[in-house]
Amino acid sequence: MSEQEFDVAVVGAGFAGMYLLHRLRRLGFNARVIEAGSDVGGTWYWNRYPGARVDIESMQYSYQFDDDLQQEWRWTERYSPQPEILKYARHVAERYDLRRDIQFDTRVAAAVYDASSARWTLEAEDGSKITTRFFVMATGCLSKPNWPQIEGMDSFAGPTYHTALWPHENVDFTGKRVAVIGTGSSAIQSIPVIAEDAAEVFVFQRTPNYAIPAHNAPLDKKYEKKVKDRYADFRAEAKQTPPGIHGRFRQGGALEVTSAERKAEYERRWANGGLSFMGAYGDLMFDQDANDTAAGFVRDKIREIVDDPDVAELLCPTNIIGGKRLCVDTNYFATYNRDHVHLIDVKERPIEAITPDGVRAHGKNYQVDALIFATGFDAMTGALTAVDIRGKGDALLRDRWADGPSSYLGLAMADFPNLFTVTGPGSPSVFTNMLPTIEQHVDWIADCLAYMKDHNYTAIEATPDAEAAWWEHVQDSVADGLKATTNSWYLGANVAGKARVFMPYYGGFPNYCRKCEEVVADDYEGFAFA
Ligand code: N01
Repeated sequence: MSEQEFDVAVVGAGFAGMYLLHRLRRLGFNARVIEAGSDVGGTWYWNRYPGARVDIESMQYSYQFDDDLQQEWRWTERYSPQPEILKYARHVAERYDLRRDIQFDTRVAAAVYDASSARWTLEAEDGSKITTRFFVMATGCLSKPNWPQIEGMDSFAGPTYHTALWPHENVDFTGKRVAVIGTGSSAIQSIPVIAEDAAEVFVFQRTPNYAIPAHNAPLDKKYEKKVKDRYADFRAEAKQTPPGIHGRFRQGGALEVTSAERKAEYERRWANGGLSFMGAYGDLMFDQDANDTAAGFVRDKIREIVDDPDVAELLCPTNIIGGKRLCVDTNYFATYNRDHVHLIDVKERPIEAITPDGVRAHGKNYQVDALIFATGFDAMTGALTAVDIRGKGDALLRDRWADGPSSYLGLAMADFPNLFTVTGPGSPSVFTNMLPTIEQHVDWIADCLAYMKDHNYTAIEATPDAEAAWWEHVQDSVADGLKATTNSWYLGANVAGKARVFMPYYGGFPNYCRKCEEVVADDYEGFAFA
């Protein structure tokens, strides 16, 4: 980073950082975005593993701040593949001339607040520094890769990949023996594609996952036109649903209908495909018996698809459906019918070691040519605690969050003045369509900075009381349902040693937006200005 002074420094040039830069420029702020990667795109820059694709329909997974942009851009598939989303991000960067204020290939290592000047100093890994009045972490919820702790981790002699750090050049598995560790969304998307080329695929599964078919297809032109003819209304309707996604969310209970009606509803949703499966009944995440009906339906589908009954049983999840993020797949379960795809259950007997030529489990060395970790992320907090963020009184965010995060609205933290997080812990973020959620956060932050400018304020900080009350509300939002009963990355359960605290807000997008609006209407209730 060059030794310059800015009004606002933004870390991350994904969809959040790009839109924030655009908004800040229009408000007359001198802003700089700092990005570790070599290009824009954030999650879509890094997660370029085979089969990577969004699980929200393309017509919804896009910006809406500029009607010309949303009218002109043409998606080609129902669910966009990673290369097309990256192309879209690049288009946005060009269209709004964003790159001139983005510093690429620069990873921020530390940020220190100076109370006397009310400014932050950011230091990059290369030692360069900038100072800034405001500092925004737009680093995403799923951006710090999680590496498991397995004996011999570094001993494998062949190429090792992580789905979240996939190389930019083409990786050819033709004729290769490949091991995949993990069976989350990234694995479920990539395994069928890898199996197309590889000679042998060994999948090491600790916990099976529920997946609903994507039924991806070229984007229906009539549907595209129908949406574009009323895009603003379509977007507004989406924002009224708990996840901020346009779709059919039924209110009634799963057990209020006959089993035949229920099965027909699940069949309709299975045939339609995607995440809307969980919208079948309003109580699926609140009533164990209701949840069992949906979970049992998917398990029966797995048993229908997978030829070998033993393999099918191994692939059937036993936890509740929807406790972990539901996966959306293309040919995942059917891939296990291929003779060269092998499932190795490591639930009761974990992987023993990574060896120079493979993976050892159940006393056997599975020899492979390539090793893939599809082991997910240090979610929600990982990218924030990776930076030495020091606020007032030298408070270190990483220490502050040692027993779990806490935040006011997922936007700001007490003792960290002039620091904002986009889709931080305590906001609905990963339970919603991330693009509109990002826009809502960015608009809130940009409007707040404009308000401060108008009122000649130099510092803003969440009050401890407001933060504590909001965090209690975040915990209350999951207290009654089943959501927090599963070990998931929402809880930090996937990372060894991480505190188990439920991190996203489960109260729904409309309630969250209303609260943010009320805070503003009440002269930024819960924030203190200086
Ligand atoms: O990561 P995950 P992901 N031995 O944490 C296993 C989003 N996303 O990258 O469940 C053996 O879900 C681990 O096992 P377990 C989406 O929100 C979206 O797949 O901890 N296995 C699990 O199976 C998603 O939820 C899309 O028992 C080990 C896997 O690794 C989120 O990102 C696509 C292990 C990790 O699964 C994360 O998905 C991709 C070990 N030692 C991702 N350690 C879309 O569709 C870990 N595992 C848009």
